This record gives sequence, structure tokens and C-alpha cells, in this order.
Amino acid sequence: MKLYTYFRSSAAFRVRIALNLKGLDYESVSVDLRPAAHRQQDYLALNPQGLIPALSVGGSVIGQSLAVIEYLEETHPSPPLLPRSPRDRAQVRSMALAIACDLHPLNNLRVLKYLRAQLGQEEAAVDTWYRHWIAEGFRGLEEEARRASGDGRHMFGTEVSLADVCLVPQVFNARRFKCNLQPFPTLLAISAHLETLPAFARAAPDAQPDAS
Ligand SMILES: N[C@@H](CCC(=O)N[C@@H](CS)C(=O)NCC(=O)O)C(=O)O
Repeated sequence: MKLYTYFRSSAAFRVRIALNLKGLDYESVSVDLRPAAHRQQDYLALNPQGLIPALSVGGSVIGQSLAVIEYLEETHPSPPLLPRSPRDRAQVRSMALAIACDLHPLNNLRVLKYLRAQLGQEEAAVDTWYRHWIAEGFRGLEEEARRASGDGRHMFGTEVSLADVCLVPQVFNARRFKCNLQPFPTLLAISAHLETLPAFARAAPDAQPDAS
């Protein structure tokens, strides 16, 4: 398996965590977002969506981090990233999707670049935008995690799940943009625990070969 990744990409970070949790070996291929290597013809030929990550496996290329993770879950069910009961699975997916579909896309690189270049916004305004959507997304997640966590160390129950896999990269990003995370003590405690786990630590941006 080959993972097209970039050290700071939080969507790629999710997939790296899932690969590590499932104990799967993979080859990392770095696609540098800064010179927009993801918009070059050779990468678009692989992944026409033009976003990182993508997983090349068995002659196919899968884009979208959650599609990749669900593929890994189906092909390598152990350890599971989703609980057993349909209702619990839906709850975990709901938290993961709140990050991957509602929060992260608003703060993605291309959105921030568009605010700066096309809409002429200053850095301070872009930071305000970024922090607003983190606060809005984390507000709901904080309450959901408070209700669903079984031990204050996992988003749902007492096992690592897809919701945890999505949380840690988003917290990393929020810290990078100096968001105020004090109103979210449950999320911070969960992330602090997860960051100590080897599968998460080895997937962290600073631990990647292309980190700079
Ligand atoms: N929903 C996609 C999001 C992928 C995505 O936005 N990746 C970012 C890096 S985290 C990217 O490639 N950004 C390039 C850009 O915005 O131009 C997924 O979960 O894979």
C-alpha cells in the first residue's frame, strides 16, 4: 500500500493513525502542498479530486480519508474502529463526520488561500475565520464527548474509535492556529491521552519523514 501524504495534512494524519492502529505497513509518498504538488498533472492523474490523502492499493487509488479508513476497517477489521451496535456506530460516525465534513473543510488550505488571495482578507481576518469554525465545531463535540466518553480518554466508550482518529489531527491544527481550547476540557483530556499512544504518536506531523 502506498499513502500519498503530507506531514501537516490533518486528513492524511487520520489515515496514518488508522494504518498504525491496524498494524499495517505502507509506503509514504510525500506530496508537498506548499508548491501545490497536489495540483500537478501527475498527482491529478492518480487522484482527480486533487486533495491529500490518497491510498493506492491493489491497482486502485482511493481518495477521501474517511473512505480510506472505512476501506481499512472492512479489509482489516481488527482492532475495530467502530463499535458493534448500529446505534453506537452511528454515534461514532456522527462525531467523526462533524469534524471531517462540517469543521475541517471550512478551514482547509484552499479555503484560507481563497480568503487571502481572491477576497483580499488580511491574516488577522483569516485567523478569526479559522478560530470561529474551530470554536463552533468543538462546542458541539465537547458536549457529545462529555456524554459519550466512558472514561474521559476516548470520544466514545472506552476504546479508540474513528471519532478519536478524527479528533487528534483537528486538535493539532487548532493548536497550530493558536485557537483558545480552554472551553473544551473534555476534548483536551481525550486528545492528551490519545497523543501518548504509539499509533497516534508515530502518525504525528513532526514524526513524518517529510516534516520541515
Ligand atoms: N475530505 C477530504 C479532505 C482532504 C483535504 O482537504 N486535504 C487537504 C490537506 S488536510 C488538502 O489536500 N488541501 C489542499 C488544498 O486545500 O488545496 C478528506 O477527508 O480526505
